[in-house]
Amino acid sequence: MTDSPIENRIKQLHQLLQDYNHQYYVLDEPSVPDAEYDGLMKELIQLETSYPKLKTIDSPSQKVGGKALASFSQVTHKIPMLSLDNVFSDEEWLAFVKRITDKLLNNKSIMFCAEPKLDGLAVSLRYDNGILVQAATRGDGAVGENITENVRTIKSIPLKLIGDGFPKVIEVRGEVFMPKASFDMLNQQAIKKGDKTFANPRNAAAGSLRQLDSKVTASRNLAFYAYGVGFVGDDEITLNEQWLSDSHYKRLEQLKSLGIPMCPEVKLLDNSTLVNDFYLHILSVRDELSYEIDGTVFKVDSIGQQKKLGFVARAPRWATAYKFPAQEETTKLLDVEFQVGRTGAITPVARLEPKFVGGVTVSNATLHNQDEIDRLGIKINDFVTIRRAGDVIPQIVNVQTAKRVKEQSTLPVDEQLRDIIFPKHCPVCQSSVIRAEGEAVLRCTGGLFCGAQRKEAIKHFSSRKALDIDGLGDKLVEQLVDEQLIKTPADLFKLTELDVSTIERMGHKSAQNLINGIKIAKTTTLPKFIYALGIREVGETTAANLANYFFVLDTIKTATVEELQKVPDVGVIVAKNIVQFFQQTHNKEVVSELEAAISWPIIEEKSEEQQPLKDKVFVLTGTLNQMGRSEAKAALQALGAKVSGSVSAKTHYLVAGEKAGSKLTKAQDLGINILNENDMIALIGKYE
Ligand code: 9MJ
Repeated sequence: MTDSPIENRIKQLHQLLQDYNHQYYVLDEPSVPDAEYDGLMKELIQLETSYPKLKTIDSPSQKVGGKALASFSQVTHKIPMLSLDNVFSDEEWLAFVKRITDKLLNNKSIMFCAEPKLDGLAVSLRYDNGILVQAATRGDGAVGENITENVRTIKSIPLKLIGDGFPKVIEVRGEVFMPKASFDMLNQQAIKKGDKTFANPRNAAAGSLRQLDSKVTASRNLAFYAYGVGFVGDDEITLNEQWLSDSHYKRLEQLKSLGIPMCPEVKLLDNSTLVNDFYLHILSVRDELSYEIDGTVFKVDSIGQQKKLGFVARAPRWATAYKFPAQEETTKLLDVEFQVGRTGAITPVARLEPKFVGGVTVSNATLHNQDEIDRLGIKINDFVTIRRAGDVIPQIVNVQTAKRVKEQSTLPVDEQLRDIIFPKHCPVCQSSVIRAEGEAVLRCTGGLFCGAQRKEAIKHFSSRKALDIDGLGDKLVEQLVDEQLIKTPADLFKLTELDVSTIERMGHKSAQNLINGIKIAKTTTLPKFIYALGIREVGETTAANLANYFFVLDTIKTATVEELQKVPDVGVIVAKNIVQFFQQTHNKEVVSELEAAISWPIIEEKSEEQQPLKDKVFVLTGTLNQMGRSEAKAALQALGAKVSGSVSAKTHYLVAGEKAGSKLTKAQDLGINILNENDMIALIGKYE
């Protein structure tokens, strides 16, 4: 008898999920994003629910996780380590609440312990007489790997518990994770060394824990937060929970009092109506948290109620993860195009099959440079994992080589894998392309002869933080250059309404607006003018530092590399860029034309009294409603203050706007003065 299509699909899902599990849990090499895995698991569970006879004891739905690696000894968990079920929507959440309310058969409201869902690795820590004697991974839930030596190197995990009077055996369960900053550093180091990078902090944590040499683990900055308690007893065998509270939340606090880290965001909620607020709150502070999370977790707080609810095959009935929308997805690399930037850098841009990820549809991603392409080993028509976290631009994190078809010749030609080949000539002006020594990027040698560079230079010149020319958008710049009405930023000031009105679909009113916008932009400030020139690596802050140090443009034009390096934040590379810029004949001509058209107020050297906040370091965080970030920054700098991006012992004041997150917590920890927005405005007002 042949299998039905449903049986076939279930078999196929078994195979796929088993393979992906093996790659993920055993080999530490994820081949598909979590969202794809979750989708397949969901499909399998749905099919098994509809066709219970087809559910077998070896189904991956019964056993999430992989076998322990042979090279580590095995640890049998005294109480199985469960994983969590997921919900993704309000509907699914309400169904969860209904299930537990029905099962508890009482109308008493249910309290929930609300926790961020850390994206790390679940581990069990066993303390005998208060001493850490064993640490194990979850493994398949029943048996894990003995990683005691490695866990001992994690700084935040105590080797000895604080106090006394606790049971002989205490097993703590929680998540080992790698903070985002450590993850970024680890990957940067890997790129420098030409090593493979980790796709995300979770894999970095897993890879760091699964090291046979614990010195390697020690060199990685891992952290831990407890999320529960396992076996607790006065001897090896008998479970004795009397010492523990009947509240899950209070149990975590008990552990905390013994010195075990507890995530500071964990909250006790009086009832399920508060769940949505917690979810939205954590979602809003997600980017500011120092660690990666992929959702929230809600647990029935009463241990008595937890026991009544019990658990199903692999997860407790009394808890669920309410996950955030996926930040990683699979898509296909359709083609690679080469873009020429303002400084002539040629950037390969991946054209992708559009995919909804992290809240937006992504169809392009930068591939940075040849080194990045080599590192990824990516080819056109490959399946890739894309990631978009927070406001960060989409990234290609890895190539799913397992999805490559071995017999390429069986595929239609346009679906076969193709190498990405860099152009030898600029795709815009055909000038030759060079790779400067020590640089990863290729550059067009065409300079302002190159249409792309001209366009980008003018776009930058007129952008909001530069001359802020109202009515001149990117599209219009492209049209003006294409129609040969302008070649350089200086040409903007020669435009007439008549010139502009020759552009297709340009109405009289728009032409007037543009000319008016250009006229208004003729009055600016020296820092904005320097920034607008688009000198390589001279951003807003450097431009302001140059203006405040030299006061007049002529001195900057003739300054030497040595003199320039005396300016705060200007190193030898930036100094050389500035000197080179002002040496080029073409630039000299454009700058002098611009000087004839534009004016700015003279900067006078400030006396000590005019800089009452001199040497005071401020950090701004959260949403400022009245002033806005850059306005506040400029006002503080005008009074001599330094405005820094991160809180440290050197910070004098933290200005905390609405929804301030981890920076506020850190400042409080360090005992730094905290100002709200009104305090800051009052402070500025006092001196103005
Ligand atoms: C994570 N990953 O943050 C649990 N988890 O509880 C939290 N995981 C968990 N709880 C029971 N906060 C099983 C897993």
